[in-house]
Amino acid sequence: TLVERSLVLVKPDGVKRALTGAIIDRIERKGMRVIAMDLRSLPRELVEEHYAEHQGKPFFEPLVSFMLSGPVVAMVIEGHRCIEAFRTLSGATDPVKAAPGTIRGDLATDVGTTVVQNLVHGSDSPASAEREIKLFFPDLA
Ligand code: YYY
Ligand code: MG
Repeated sequence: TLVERSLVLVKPDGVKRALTGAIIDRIERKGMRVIAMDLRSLPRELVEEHYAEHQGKPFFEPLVSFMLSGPVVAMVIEGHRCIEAFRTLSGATDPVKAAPGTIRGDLATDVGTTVVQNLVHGSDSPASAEREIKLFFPDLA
């Protein structure tokens, strides 16, 4: 087994729509565990740092505003190859293209705004996971 950790966020749309429980349920039923979690309002600097790779892109400012529009649920999940497993469970970035059966495919709705509101974030590689977990949970052992 290759036990990994990944940073998962239930974005403000997911918290507002009260989908946090449904999302955690899918994570746990897939065999991954939540090892740290809280509900929090993010400071702008943290969001900009988290999404640093997207700075300068046309959706960057709308993305930051969206992430500041309400609290998120931040969590660290753990399990065998959970970085890729959670990305598979999430589905494609664009909710219109996300396959049925995935979190985004089943639950996210395209609201036609300049930023895609797609319910969840999951780290995309081991290096991203390490960086993002340090950013959100600096005290986690
Ligand atoms: O990792 P993932 O969330 O699936 O997508 P990213 O390419 O990292 O983009 C981060 C975030 O930005 C995405 O979840 C929605 C938003 N976004 C967008 O609104 N429009 C795009 N063309 C690309 C990304
Ligand atoms: Mg990403």
